Amino acid sequence: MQEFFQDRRNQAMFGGTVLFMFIFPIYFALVPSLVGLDGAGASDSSGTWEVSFTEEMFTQTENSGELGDGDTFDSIFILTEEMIGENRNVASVTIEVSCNDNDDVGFNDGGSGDSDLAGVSGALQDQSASGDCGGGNAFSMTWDIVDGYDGVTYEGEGKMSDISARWSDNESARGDWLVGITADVAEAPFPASIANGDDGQDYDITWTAVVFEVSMEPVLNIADPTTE
Ligand SMILES: [Ca+2]
Ligand SMILES: [Ca+2]
Repeated sequence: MQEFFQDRRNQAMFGGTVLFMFIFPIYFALVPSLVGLDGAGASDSSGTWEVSFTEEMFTQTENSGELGDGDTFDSIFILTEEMIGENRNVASVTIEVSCNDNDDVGFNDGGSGDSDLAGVSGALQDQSASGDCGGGNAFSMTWDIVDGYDGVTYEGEGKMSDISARWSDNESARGDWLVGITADVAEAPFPASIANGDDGQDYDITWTAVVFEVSMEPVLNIADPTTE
């Protein structure tokens, strides 16, 4: 009988010990988050922030070489995760295509472009554009990856995580950006083309990606005692 009680007491003590082993860690893990002092709360404070942006621009320029009428040149711009970096986002990607038809008079060439974003992350829309070689850009295309991004410092209220999410590119825009450029070469009809001929056109291509990092500094709203 004595052994039985002894046994029960031991069992109860053991059970109680096990119970507290579980309850105490859970209790102490919960308390800080209940009073807002845990790590996640401290690094994700709510408040007023001065939100600013540090930008880096990546550019790539190339020339298509001489293209005949209807010929196509594929221009590829590769935007890698390594270029973007862990804490940065892609604001926009732009391609500008320019040409200057100085081969003949009165029969200006042109060009057109069609994107193929199959190799780019995210649900980005393909674009088409065209224009003529009158100097300046024949055409350009821009993809705004983060809507409303202008790089201008502002004051925002809320949680840091919400502000970061507002400026997130959601991991899109990574990969191989491809635009096929098709030459549209115009020349005088025969026999005027003998004296005023044009058998080709080249195109200057510039890709630009704007990458940025978001910074947040707390704004201290201290009442000015002199106004009271
Ligand atoms: Ca021409
Ligand atoms: Ca030409």
